[in-house]
Formats: sequence, C-alpha cells, structure tokens
Amino acid sequence: TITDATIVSTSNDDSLVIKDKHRLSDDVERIVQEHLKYVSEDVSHGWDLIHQDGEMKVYRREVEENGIVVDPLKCFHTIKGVTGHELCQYFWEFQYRMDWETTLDSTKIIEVLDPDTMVFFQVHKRVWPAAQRDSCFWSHIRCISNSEEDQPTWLVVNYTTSHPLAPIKSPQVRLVANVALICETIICEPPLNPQDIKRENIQCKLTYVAFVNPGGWVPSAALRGVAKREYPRFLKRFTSYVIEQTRNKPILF
Ligand code: 16H
Repeated sequence: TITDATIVSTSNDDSLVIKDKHRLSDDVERIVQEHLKYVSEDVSHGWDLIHQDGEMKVYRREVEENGIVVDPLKCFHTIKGVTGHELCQYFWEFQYRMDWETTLDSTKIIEVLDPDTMVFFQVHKRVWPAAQRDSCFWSHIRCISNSEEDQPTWLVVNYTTSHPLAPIKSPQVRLVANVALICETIICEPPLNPQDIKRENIQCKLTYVAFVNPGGWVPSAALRGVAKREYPRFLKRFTSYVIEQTRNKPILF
C-alpha cells in the first residue's frame, strides 16, 4: 500500500520506485524543486563573468549579508564523452570524493537517510587568514525524466543541516551551503540503433550553482579571490577526473 510515508518516483528506466520517507524528505523535495526552477534563470542581469575557459563559464553576483560575503555562484560547462548520470555519480559518491576534491582535509558519512540521500561531515582546508571551516550537509542524487525521447536530467544537491553527530566545536566555524550540480546529456548525430551510441556521440551540459555562507567574517577580498580561483579549478579537475574514469567503461545512461 502507498501511504503518506512513501514517495513514488520514476527511476532511470521509468519503472515505479517506492521509497520510505525520512525526517528530511520534505526538505529534500523542496530544495530539489527550487534548484530545478532556478537552473533556467538567465545570467544576463547582475551576474559577472569571472572566469572563462573554452566551454566553461563561471558567473557570480556580489552579495553581502551583514558584512559577510555570500556571493551566489553559477557555472556552465559542456563536457564531451560523459553522461549526466556519470558526472552526478562521481560527484555524489563518497568513495571518489578525495580523488578530485582538493579543498578538504576529510569527509565522512554520518547517516544514510535512504539509498539516494546521505549526511556528510567534512572538514575543509584552512584558508588563510580565516579560521578553519567544517560542514554538515545532506547530499541527494536524483534522476528526473522529462519525456520519453529526451535523456533524463540528473542532479545532486548538497544542503546544510544540523546533526547530533556533528556538533559545532569552536574555534572551527560551520559553513552554510546550498549547492547543486545539474546535468543534461545530449546525444549528437545519434546512430540509428541506440546500442551503437559511442562516447564520441555524447556530451553533457552541466550547471553548478553554489550559495555558500562562510559562517563568520572573512576578509571580502580574500574570500572573493579564493572563490575566483577555486571554483574553476574544481570544475576543471572534477570533469577531467570523470572523463578519465569513464573512458574505457560502458556508457552509464
Ligand atoms: O561542491 C563541491 N564539493 C562538495 C563535495 O565535497 C561539497 C560542497 C559543499 C561546500 C561547503 C559546504 C557544504 C557542501 O558542495 C566543490 C566545491 C568547490 C569549492 C571551491 C572553493 C570555494 C571557496 C569559497 C568557500 C568559502 C569558505 C572558505 C573560508 C575562507
């Protein structure tokens, strides 16, 4: 029986999936829907292009709250030879994190809420001259089918939460974040038989959005400098990593 305690959604192959609800299900749903709505908003007004390298474009809006820099960030990229499912899987799965992350001292899973939703506790590398930061967030991976013909959209959302297993221990400061990676696979010159699709026929349109509050004062110029350098670096390193990892593997649609 399907009750209030279950969620019905469609999986990658359109079969029905019934999942038990957990204490954060409603939050996850709300934040996922917000990102899906926000992803198509354009960046022609109020956003500055702070970095461009080939297909990669990084935009930000300068925003301060009580003197703290909380600049929203939006990146677009197109990556050849990988699918949205592959990008999201490597971004979401714990086992690969330290292979591509260069801004962390540690990461651990402190709770599994359902097979697609974990709570992470991470310690970030200290950035001079600021105090060290940590973060505690739920991380959710999702596949959304748009239509029969189109490839589904894949996304991962990382959203700050509090957790009894991750108390804030000063002088460490807690980052507050709402981050999403949203990916759409495009099949170029599709062969007549879908079985014949090769990596050279696929590319992926990636959107990465980040709202990060440093959780305490950091000199504005230093923080903006770090962000301008580190987000493009992350995108480059992470996407190269996924290309490398998937090169000789069957395509994961
Ligand atoms: O999204 C990225 N990594 C995720 C997986 O590790 C975690 C991330 C996150 C971040 C903070 C809190 C919760 C979750 O989603 C890639 C992140 C790339 C980071 C670029 C560096 C950004 C520099 C600005 C951070 C401001 C705080 C630093 C204090 C001085």
